[in-house]
Amino acid sequence: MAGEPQDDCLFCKIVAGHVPATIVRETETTVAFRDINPQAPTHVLIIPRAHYKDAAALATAEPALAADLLREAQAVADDEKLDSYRVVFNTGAGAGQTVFHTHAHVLGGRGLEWPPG
Ligand code: IU
Repeated sequence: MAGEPQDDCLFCKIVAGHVPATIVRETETTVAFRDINPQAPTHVLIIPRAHYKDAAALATAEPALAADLLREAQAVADDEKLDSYRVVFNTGAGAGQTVFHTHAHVLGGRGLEWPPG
């Protein structure tokens, strides 16, 4: 069923507490934790507890939950005292997506160039 946990999904295992992560925020619908390979002084991943393969699938099935991720991105930025930050949803392998459970990267704490690589 849409949104159900997947046995082979690393981020579902983090949500379930079966794989360790440095969790910085949790809500009823989301979990935020530090990326294990940080690309900036602040690099936090925000995921829905429900499993969707990418941001588009999430937004189509549960738009309010997609909005929760964006609100939590601002909450992370507030917690980390970031004036500015970047939110990235890599979507598809060609764009660098390696974990197919929706996640927002929140990056900040240094100057960020545009365009990204
Ligand atoms: P991507 O957008 O799918 O490439 O992002 C996946 C991220 O998950 C990537 O930045 C990894 O460093 C990160 N990550 C993690 O934080 N913990 C893990 O156990 C694994 C990947 I595997």
